[in-house]
Amino acid sequence: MHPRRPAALAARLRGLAAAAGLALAAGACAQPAMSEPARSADRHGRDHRGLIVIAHRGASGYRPEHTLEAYRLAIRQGADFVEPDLVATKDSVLVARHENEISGTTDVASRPEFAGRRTTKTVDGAPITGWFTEDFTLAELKTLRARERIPAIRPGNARYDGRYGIPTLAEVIRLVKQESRRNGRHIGIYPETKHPTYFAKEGRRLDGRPIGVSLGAKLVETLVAEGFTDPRRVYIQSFEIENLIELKKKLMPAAGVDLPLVQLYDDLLEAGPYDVVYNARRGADMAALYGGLHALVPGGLDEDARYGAFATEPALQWLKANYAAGIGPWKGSLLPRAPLADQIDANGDGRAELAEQGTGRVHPMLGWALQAGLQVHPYTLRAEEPYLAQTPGGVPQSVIAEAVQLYGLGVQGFFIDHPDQGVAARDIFLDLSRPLDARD
Ligand SMILES: [Ca+2]
Repeated sequence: MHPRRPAALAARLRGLAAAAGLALAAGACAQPAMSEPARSADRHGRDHRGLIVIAHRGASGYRPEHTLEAYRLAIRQGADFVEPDLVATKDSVLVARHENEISGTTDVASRPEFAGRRTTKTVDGAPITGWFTEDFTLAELKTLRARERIPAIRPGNARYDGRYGIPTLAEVIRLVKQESRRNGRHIGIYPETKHPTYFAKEGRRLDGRPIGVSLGAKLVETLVAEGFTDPRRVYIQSFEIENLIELKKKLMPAAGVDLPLVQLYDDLLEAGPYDVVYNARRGADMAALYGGLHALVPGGLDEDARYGAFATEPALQWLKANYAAGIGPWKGSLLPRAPLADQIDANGDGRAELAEQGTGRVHPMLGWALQAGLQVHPYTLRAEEPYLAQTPGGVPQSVIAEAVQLYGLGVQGFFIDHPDQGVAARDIFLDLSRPLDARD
């Protein structure tokens, strides 16, 4: 929801979503996943048919991302899972930040006492200048205040700048437990290991020493320490492959836990998993590291491998058989969009910011993944006009319409910045999927 036009836009979103839901209702009944036991139900006992809403960085459309307040609001809006991105401090504590470089989401740049920490590092092959979590102790990070990352698009969120701190993973888990009791629901977490190869192998601290922190090991250690190891309440996600295999084969068995793992996919044509790049450049034995996946990729795994190489039917089947419970594809790969010749002012605020149109194509990886038994959780849905698109037929879509469409195509959940809109989409989808004569 756009913060400047809440009531009018909400009404309009409801109208758009209702139309999309009606159009998709017939197809929804044919989804095989629909007959499986539900994993989630709300406090009224309503059956969600296994469909989930994942609050991307908390309710980041309404509060500065990755703050306890963003997570709390997401839960109160009805999200099933909150999503902390995980990076490590100098003293090896996991904290929730989208990146280890924190000038975009905190007030660190305005703190004279930390001016000397500013530096340039190479993260996953790209030079980045700023301040990095691995150069701050937790106590130092706790003195910083969170800021809105995209104030031009979310000016309402910028009102909260300076009010909230950076939470640790343990604090996020404690909040989730507390809010689960308060709301009478079993809320889960959906943590992402950020730049695991960088933190474990390649990255260096300000003084040049290797960082040498396994985010996966720290994550499992924290989950066990906090007693939060119910596989129905945790998904672990990563854009890299090696750390997920390590979690599945070594770290989780050693800790006596078995949590579902989700392989994230960036742009299928442009991007590749950084661990593969790193290992290939060092001449590592790729077959030893990646097992049968190496042979499934045409030409083998090398530094030029793109995510598309892992989006084939045999690769998806291998992922399911070996480590993954699900995949998290970029929605732009799943449902490709094309730029519009003329941008549209879809919300009537005088600014034409809707810039894309759906092509009508659906990438076959969706069907292959569902057929393989993988959960499919695309990212990221956002309500503001610059992130929206119109249908191939020329109808501007709200984020609710987009979400209803995804449920209709068979995905079991999605990452969304506006969890209330995701919950509304699920309600609409489930309500309108019931036969006409079975509705209240
Ligand atoms: Ca507009």
